[in-house]
Amino acid sequence: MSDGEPPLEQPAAGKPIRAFVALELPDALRDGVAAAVRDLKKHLTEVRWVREEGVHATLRFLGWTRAETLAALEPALRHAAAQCPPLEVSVGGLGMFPDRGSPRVLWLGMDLPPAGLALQAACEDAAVAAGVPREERPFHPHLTLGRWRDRARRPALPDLRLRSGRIDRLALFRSQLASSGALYTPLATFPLAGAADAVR
Ligand code: 2AM
Repeated sequence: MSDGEPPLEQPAAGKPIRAFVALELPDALRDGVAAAVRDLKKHLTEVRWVREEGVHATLRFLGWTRAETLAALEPALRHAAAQCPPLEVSVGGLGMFPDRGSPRVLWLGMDLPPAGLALQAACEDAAVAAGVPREERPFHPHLTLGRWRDRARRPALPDLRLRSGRIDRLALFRSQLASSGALYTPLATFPLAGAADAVR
């Protein structure tokens, strides 16, 4: 996981897309998080907030990726998702990256069951098999709620009520950076096992 937006290398050939693999939140959990964020906005006035509908749990950031690589990755992601049961998750506990000094990322902790961690490992393996360099940094499940600009003061964070929900799909997203904030668009979604019957 990264605490900022380091420059990413763009492959010379093909049609690279800035992409990542993430768990989409069920509507009720997304609404719960959005309500909590509306409250937080009153306390944390310097944060640039992620759009309500854009909050997600990244499992694997891919960076600039060629269309061919994404096409190779898709079936592996679909397969990995189909092996994973729906995930009962709870979110709560605010934190900042990095751990000290000026904060860059405001996050909400996410408790992911073992099957979710196995899915993350499968996404990692799928990315490597498709030719993406292995991620060496440890995985910390979280929802990024917002970001600070340079040299922000480190604020006291309020307590946040725990919320839970059932995640039933994985998605491959495109990320487009704009001055108004990043725009995340699902390119493909992959249902978790039995998700066709899942209530969203
Ligand atoms: P974040 O949740 O910690 O902000 C799209 O940018 C998604 O990919 C975000 O959720 C972001 O993580 C994640 N991501 C992970 N590593 C990244 C990196 N090196 N650069 C940008 N985004 C990254």
